Order: sequence, then structure tokens, then C-alpha cells
Amino acid sequence: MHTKNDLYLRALRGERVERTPIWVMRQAGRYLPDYRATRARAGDFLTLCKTPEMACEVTLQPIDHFGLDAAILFSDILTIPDAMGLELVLEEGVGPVFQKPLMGAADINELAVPDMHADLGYVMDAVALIRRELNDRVPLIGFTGSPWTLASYMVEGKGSKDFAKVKGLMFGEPELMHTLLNVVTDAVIEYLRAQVRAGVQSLMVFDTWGGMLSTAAFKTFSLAYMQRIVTAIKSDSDCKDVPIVLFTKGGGQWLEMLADTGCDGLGLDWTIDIAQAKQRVGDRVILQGNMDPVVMSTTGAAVESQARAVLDGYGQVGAQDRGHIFNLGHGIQPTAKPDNMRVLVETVKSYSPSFHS
Ligand code: 1CP
Repeated sequence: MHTKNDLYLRALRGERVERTPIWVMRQAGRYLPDYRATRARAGDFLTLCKTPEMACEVTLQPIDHFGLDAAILFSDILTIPDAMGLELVLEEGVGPVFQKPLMGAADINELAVPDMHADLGYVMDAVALIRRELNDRVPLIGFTGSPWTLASYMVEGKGSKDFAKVKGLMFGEPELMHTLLNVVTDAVIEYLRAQVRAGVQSLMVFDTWGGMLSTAAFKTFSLAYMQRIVTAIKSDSDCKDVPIVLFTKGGGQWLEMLADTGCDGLGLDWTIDIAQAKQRVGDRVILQGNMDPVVMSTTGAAVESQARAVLDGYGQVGAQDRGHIFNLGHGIQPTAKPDNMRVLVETVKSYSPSFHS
């Protein structure tokens, strides 16, 4: 028997809720023995992403184990560049690597928006299957990388520490950089629309590398394109009621600008004081975050006290506030202890109702 839990969506819509909803970035992943088993059965990460039955299985694992308030589609932000022909491979010990990174103007000018059914149909099939299997137990979150973050991987070819190649393009050939960001943004908008039509009930944009930019560059090369995404979603008849959350890691100084896009929520990394974020933008957007993910690899007592500290930091949800969704400040790490997820969810469920009276 399934009980319907729409706490997360009600909170995002600005309704009063009885407690703080919780989900965890990267909640399906290597810290879970069940995930590692399914991943081993798949053979490699991309096969796991591209097989809807297995993607569905790992999406549901953390929901079944921990009683979280939302499921997030199991996939990756790098599916779009893969579908654009860059050929993603996940190399053990290295991380994601593109076999055909963008080498210059010729490569960039050839890029086209992929076909959402022919090239990314496996994602939409996974969404439809997950919705069926979830049976409204909890809402399903769809997601994308931000154009800047996707473009960074497409130019660097893999993760980077200094982003020298993509910044070289940005500073040296800004028009070409904009050509790249424009086609990626077109693809992201089509991708999010297709996910909504397939059944996702809220959206999240991961701007993981926006915080690597100067304020001026952030506005021009990341924020402007996230603005285009929010505007497109809010003016699409199928998507306009689907809440959208933006998360710029390292973007604490830009919260007002991010809220100005008209998004529904902002993700906060752990370096941001949530009480201050609430004062700055808490009446305009719901705030999602922001416990340091490393706590999840320590003790249950630390998890409980740090989770309480985040809830105390946001404090009472008043009439003017849009509210708080509990999450970590970035993805949960492979070293996290599954038992600590139990402690985390239990702490949020038992301690947060007093902030919602
Ligand atoms: O099994 C494995 O070894 C693969 C590890 C892994 C997993 C579990 C990768 C490779 N991707 C994922 C899934 C994933 N990625 C999800 C769905 C899982 C869930 O949330 O439950 C999501 C939302 C992502 C998003 C993602 N991928 C981001 C944005 C969020 C963030 O954490 O900042 C980024 C930057 C990526 C790129 C990526 N994919 C995988 C890795 C190891 C990385 C990071 C590479 C780097 O450090 O640059």
C-alpha cells in the first residue's frame, strides 16, 4: 500500500507545510550497497543510465530505504553532450571523459540540438517507468546541468581544476563561447520540456561550476543562460506550473541575481549562512540545502547536531518566507554511511515540525 506524499511539491508551490521536506543530492549512488550491486550488473555507468529498468531500480532504492520526500531521476548531466556526439565514457578512477571533446570553431559550429526521442529517448522512458513505479509515493525531480557547466565539460573533455581551456575560449573568443552556450541552452530547454512531458514534477538546474567565474563572467556566461531557461519553462504551457530550482555551487554572493530570474527555489552550498540567505531572498524563493556533505561520512551524533544546526539556522517559517527544503550543500559522497542517512531523515522529520507551527 502506498501513501501519497506531496510535501515537497506543496512546499515548492509556497503552501504551508507541516514539516521541512528532505531529499539528498546524489541520493542514489556509490555509498549504497544496492546501487553498487545494480551498477555491477549493468557493467558500466552509461549502460545503467541508458537502461530504463535499471535506472528506475536505482532511483527507487533510496526512497525505499530512507523515506525521503522526493525521488531524483537517475541519470547524469552529461547525457546532453553525449547525445550531441561527444561520446561519454566513465573511466574508473578518473571520472567522466569525452572521447571527442570540442577542439575549436569547426566542432562548435557543427553542434546541433539532439533529437529528444531518437538520442535521449532512454531518459524519457526511464522517467515514465519511474513515475509508474513510484505510483505517487513521492514526486519525481528531473534535472539538467547549466549551459556553462555542460560547456565546461565539453571543452575541457573531463573534470578540471582551473578550467583553463574553457576560460581560454571565454576570454579569447567570447563570440564562439556564446555560440556554444546558445546551442547548449536550446538543447537544455528541449530536454527539460521533454522530461516534463514524460512525467517529471519539478526541475533542478545544476550550475556546479558557475562559482569558478568572476561576477561579471558569471552574469554573462552562466546567469544569462539560466535566465533563458527559466523564461522558456515559465512560458511553456506544459511546464509553467512545474517548479524550477537553480543551484550555483559557490554562488552565495549572487543569490539576489539568481532569485531575479523568476525561479522557484535556490540551492545553497554549505559555505552560505542559511539565516543570511533567508534574510536576503527567503521571501522570494524557497531555499534548499545546506549541510556539509562530509558530515555524512562521520558519526550519527554529528549528523544529528549538524542537521539541527541547519534547521535552527533557517528557523521559523514565517508568513513572508517561502520556506526550506532540507538537503546537503552538494552531492553525498561515496564514503557516506547509509546509517547516517537514516539518522538524517529521522532528525529532519522529528525536529522540523516545531518550525512550521
Ligand atoms: O557509479 C559511478 O561510478 C558513477 C558515479 C556517478 C553517479 C552516481 C556519476 C558520474 N553520475 C552519477 C549520477 C548523477 N549525476 C545524478 C543522479 C543521482 C542522484 O542524484 O541520485 C545526478 C543528479 C548527477 C549530476 C551531475 N553529474 C553533476 C551535477 C551535480 C553535482 O554533483 O555537482 C555533475 C557535475 C556531474 C558530472 C559527473 N558525473 C559523474 C561524476 C563522477 C561527475 C563529476 C565529475 C567531476 O568531478 O567533474
